[in-house]
Order: sequence, then C-alpha cells, then structure tokens
Amino acid sequence: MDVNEIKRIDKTVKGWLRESRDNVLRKIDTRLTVNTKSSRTDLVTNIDKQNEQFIVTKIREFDPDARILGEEGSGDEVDSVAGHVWIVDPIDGTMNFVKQRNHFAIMIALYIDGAGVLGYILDVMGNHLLSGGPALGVFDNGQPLEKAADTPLREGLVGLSGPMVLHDDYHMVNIANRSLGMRVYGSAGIDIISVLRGELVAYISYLKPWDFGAGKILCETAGLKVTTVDGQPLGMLSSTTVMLATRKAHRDILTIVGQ
Ligand code: 2AM
Ligand code: CA
Ligand code: CA
Ligand code: CA
Repeated sequence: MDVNEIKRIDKTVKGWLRESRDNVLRKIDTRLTVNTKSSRTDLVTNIDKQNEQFIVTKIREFDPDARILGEEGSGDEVDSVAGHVWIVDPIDGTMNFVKQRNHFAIMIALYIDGAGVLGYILDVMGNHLLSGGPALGVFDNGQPLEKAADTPLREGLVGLSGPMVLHDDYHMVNIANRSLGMRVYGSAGIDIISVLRGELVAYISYLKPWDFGAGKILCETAGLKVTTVDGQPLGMLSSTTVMLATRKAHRDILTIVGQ
C-alpha cells in the first residue's frame, strides 16, 4: 500500500478517535451500566459497547471488505490474518474507567495479511494520542516520538500485570526486584504509552489481541522488542503473554524468566 493511501487512512482514523473521545467525555458523568464477563474483575459497560459499535460502524463504511476483531462482539469472527483486519479495544482499562473515570485508553490497529500497518492508543483523559506505523513512524500527539533510550531493567521502572505478580508467574517478583520498581497501572494501553515514552523499560501482561494489536505496531516501529514473556513471536489471534521492552530490558527479563 502506498504511503499516501496510508496517510489518508491515518487522517480518517484520527477523526474517529476524536469523535469517540468526545462521545465518552459527554457521558463520563452519567450513571454507567456495568456487567461482569469472565469474573467479578472483568467488566464491561454500556460505554464500552457503544464506543465499539461507533468505531465498527465507521470501519465498515470506510473499508467494507475488511474484517474486524473487537473485544465486545460488534465485530466479526476472525480466524485468519488474511486481508485487512482491524482490531478494536473500545475502552482499555474498563476497571479504571468504572472506578476512577481516568487512566483508560481507546485502541485501534490495522493489519494487512498479518503485517502491522497502523496503530493508535488514545489516553482519553490525558488527551494523549500515540499513533503511526512502519510507513509513517511513531507520533506523540502529532509530533515525531523521541525514541526511548535503551535502558536495562536495573535502571528502570517496569509495568506489570497485577495478577501475574500476585501469582508470581514467570518469576515476576524477581523481575520486579531487579528493576528500580514496579508499576501496576491497570490498562495495557496506558502502560504501552509509558514504554513508548521511555517512562517504563518494559510492560509484561497476559493479553488478548485487542490489548496488544496497536501497541505491537507502535513499539516495533519505535525499535522496541515485542514478544511473549519467554521470547517467542506473538500470535495475532489468541490470548498470550506479552512483553514490550527496550532491547536491554528484554534480554535481562528473558534471562530471569529462563532461570
Ligand atoms: P480491558 O480493560 O480492555 O479488559 C488490566 O486489567 C489490563 O488487562 C487492561 O488493559 C485490561 O483490558 C486487560 N485485560 C485482559 N484480560 C482481562 C481480564 N480477563 N480481566 C481484566 N482485565 C483484562
Ligand atoms: Ca475487557
Ligand atoms: Ca483491553
Ligand atoms: Ca476493553
């Protein structure tokens, strides 16, 4: 796909994100309808569903032959990466959204035949958009992102999933101890923005495709490493452990995980 076509898509998606954000902000002080999914900590609200329907409708108008992988069920059953696949997480960090009305993100990604083309993570309350892909580079609110320094684990903060630390999966306690400190933000999108900006040297969690689809494109474009926690390539269609990290922190963490 030529770069002008990618720029045209980029402009369009940014418009959807602006509208989505306005829709969320307009309803932020209304009473939410909150339902549980797999467990009492796995929530979905009416805003998650409305936001997904809004974005899916826009994608269907714009790219009618594409398939859409969305968290809350407005998309399609996607069982192969062929062709245009859009990945949508309408509210990432739903627990934060419900309890804090803050620290949540909207994420959209476009893959073509399995290759990442464009990724978007919007920190809604911070009004902070990380966007881009291999053809355009990575932008932080429209300005070229300053690449994060290649900081090792012992000299940086690490973002971890709360459940992975509580169960000490993959030596997470050891990983936290070898860093300068751990942070548990409760939104993959907010954590991945922090890795992109060099505020965290790594983020590790157990995630689904809509949690990491955009982040993988942005991080790889920015020269960061994105693999499973034990260093394998990510499958795009299944739940998996995910590590997004500087090259040095990635190597440091793989050594600990392998011990
Ligand atoms: P979500 O809010 O879109 O569900 C912390 O909860 C992070 O892990 C969030 O980014 C959240 O995304 C994601 N996550 C993935 N699976 C989850 C689950 N089963 N329960 C809660 N959060 C989950
Ligand atoms: Ca969810
Ligand atoms: Ca999510
Ligand atoms: Ca979500």
